[in-house]
Amino acid sequence: MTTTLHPSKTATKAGAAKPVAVSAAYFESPVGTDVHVIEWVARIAAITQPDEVVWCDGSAAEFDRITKLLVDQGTLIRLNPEHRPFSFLARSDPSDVARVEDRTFICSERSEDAGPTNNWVAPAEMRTTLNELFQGSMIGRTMYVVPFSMGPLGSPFSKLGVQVTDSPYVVANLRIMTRMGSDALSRIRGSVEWVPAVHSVGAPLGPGQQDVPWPCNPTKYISHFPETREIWSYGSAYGGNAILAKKSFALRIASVMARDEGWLAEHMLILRVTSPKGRTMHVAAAFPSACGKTNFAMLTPSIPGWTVETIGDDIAWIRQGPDGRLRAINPEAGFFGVAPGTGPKTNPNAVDMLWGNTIFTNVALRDDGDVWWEGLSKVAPDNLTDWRGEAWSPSSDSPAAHPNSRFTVAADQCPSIADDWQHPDGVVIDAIIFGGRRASNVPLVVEARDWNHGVFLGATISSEQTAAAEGTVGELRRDPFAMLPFCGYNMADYWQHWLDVGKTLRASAKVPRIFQVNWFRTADDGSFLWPGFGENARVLEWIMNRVDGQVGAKETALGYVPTDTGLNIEGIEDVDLEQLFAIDRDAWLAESDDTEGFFGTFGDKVPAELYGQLETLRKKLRASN
Ligand code: TSX
Ligand code: MN
Repeated sequence: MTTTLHPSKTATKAGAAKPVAVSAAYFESPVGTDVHVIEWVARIAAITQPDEVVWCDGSAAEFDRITKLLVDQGTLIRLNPEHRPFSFLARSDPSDVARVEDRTFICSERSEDAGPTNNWVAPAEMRTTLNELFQGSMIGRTMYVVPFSMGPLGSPFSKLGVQVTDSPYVVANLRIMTRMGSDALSRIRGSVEWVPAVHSVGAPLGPGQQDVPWPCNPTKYISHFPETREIWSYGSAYGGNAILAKKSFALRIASVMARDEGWLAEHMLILRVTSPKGRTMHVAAAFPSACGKTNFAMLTPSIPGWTVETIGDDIAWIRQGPDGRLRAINPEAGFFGVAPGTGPKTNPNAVDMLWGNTIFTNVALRDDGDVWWEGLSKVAPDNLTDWRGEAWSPSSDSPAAHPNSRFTVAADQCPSIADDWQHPDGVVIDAIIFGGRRASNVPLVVEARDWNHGVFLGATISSEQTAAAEGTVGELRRDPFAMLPFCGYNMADYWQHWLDVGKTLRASAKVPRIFQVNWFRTADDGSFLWPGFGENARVLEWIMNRVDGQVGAKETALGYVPTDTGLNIEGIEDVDLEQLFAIDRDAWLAESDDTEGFFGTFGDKVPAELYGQLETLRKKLRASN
């Protein structure tokens, strides 16, 4: 249902400096809407002063209306339906192309509860700042009220939220990325918990003022209040800055909920792998950016008879089920994936799922009304228009698609999506994988000795700098649990939470095995030692065999690695297993010193157990060769 409000235009468009009193009577909410939601919407409308309030129902008709509006106002370009039906291209403002980590804040009462890896501002101070910024920030615009569920409606894992936003582009993305609309709204009643999220692009329109295709503001704040579980975002319409259900809610706020309630909100894909014998296993895997996480989630195995099904590509909510085992859901309903590098070789399932019903942002436009990005084909088509809307040719000195260009598409469209990916009870997690992008040191696969050693592996995830633009080449960029930008509280407390979850697991049932993988180890000449992509199924095969107790392993200082014949390399016999699994004692002792320095940045919050793991590693290294 869509209802609108028309408060006194003179009061709002005159740009009143003070909030006008907007009571619930100013707009019509859907019948049965919880009074707390109505009061909250009224309060936000009073501050932001939109021309209208639209309550979103999540229907296809509503999506159709919104995308038509976005086409009319020039935010979306409708793609040629012969090539890409029901699909659109958005070109963002060139200044608004990625998450802004330096403008992302955790506003806990105490700074130590945000920790050294988050930007902290005291909540009272941030509220003062935000109240000023949001004052009249929606003048001349429509405020959309978007109720949504993270996780299948009614699942014991799921959490509800309501985002208000003055960006119809964000509404269209939320419709794909979440279970949005009337069903979610009707579940909010009484004492049911819901997370309020306020979003404004920060570009009010004066009377008669012409809008721009991508309104935004150079001033940006992505603010989280973990104690009151609120999100306030200002100035950006891009991705995680604006689709607040994703990184802001499902990771930053949810990680705090998870700590308080004894579960895990993780930056992890979830997949199911099935062997030729029909044995099935579920894996949750955390990877830092630029490791091909979505490619791994949608893997097409190279080895005969094996299949991989996708449950999720980015976020996992994990908790103990009634049987004591860890179960996981994907709280999202779609994929907001990086386009460049997605091609028929790297991720054929993703290429197929993007056939239609997709919003593309900042990719290149073909002259036939289809889209293109680097990696979709080896040779770029002629007559491309780049993400900025300029004519582009292969001799241009910047890429045709922005490196952080995206697709937004429903998970249902993925050919490898599991039939039961929305099961309200989730899937039992048999193994947890921590990845990294490491040219040196880290072997292809290592199994942790136990849960606590696995937590150490998660806490020490890192990537080596590959380009000078990212820092000093070769330097380790730490990304513990791939959660560095997404943990809503002190990272060292988060490590303790993982150790605590392990204790409750050991007290009851089967504990998932934990593994570390690295697809990116290189030889001295810089070439990759492992073919990667579909061949990574061989690593999943080894992991399954370990979980099932079907294969032995070699104990090393780092943990368990495959025996000389343990990893199935049939058909790719020329891989150099020796180099792929080599452990350079001195390099690892140096890395251990680096890890000590990293832990040191968290002061006395670091669990003693992790220092114990570090000392065990050093002792085992010194005792080796
Ligand atoms: O996604 C990747 N995966 C996971 C796939 C399931 N990528 C791309 C990363 C950038 C986002 C990889 N790149 C992987 C990988 O396993 N491995 C590599 C490195 C690599 C690149 C090219 C080749 C081999 C390895 N070989 C040829 O180009 C022929
Ligand atoms: Mn992610």
